[in-house]
Amino acid sequence: MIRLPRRRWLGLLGLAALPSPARAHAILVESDPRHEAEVPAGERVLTFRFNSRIDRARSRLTLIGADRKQTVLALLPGPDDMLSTRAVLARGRATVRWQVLALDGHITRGDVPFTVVGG
Ligand SMILES: [Cu+2]
Repeated sequence: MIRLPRRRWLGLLGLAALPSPARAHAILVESDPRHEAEVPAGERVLTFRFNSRIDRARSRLTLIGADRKQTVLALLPGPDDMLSTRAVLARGRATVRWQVLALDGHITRGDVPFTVVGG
């Protein structure tokens, strides 16, 4: 049994309670397209960047078109705080629904709605 002064133990507990960015669940910090943007129709690379590393194998992007049809999008290789995909966008309202698993084990999800114009 290792004996430490009481204040040393308290110091260790304090360290354990500090929030660490590496253990935070993932929040979307930047996307292309941005929320409620207008984007031209056609083939486009879409990117979604998060505030922390994610488990890319257990994260996904789903495109929801104006007809409400849902398509799971194939992910492109990239850094482990980002999801990107190549999608063909048809004119009208669309939403990308992201769902990611952060390294702390928490799943977060959200929607980025936008409008596809032209084409
Ligand atoms: Cu979390």
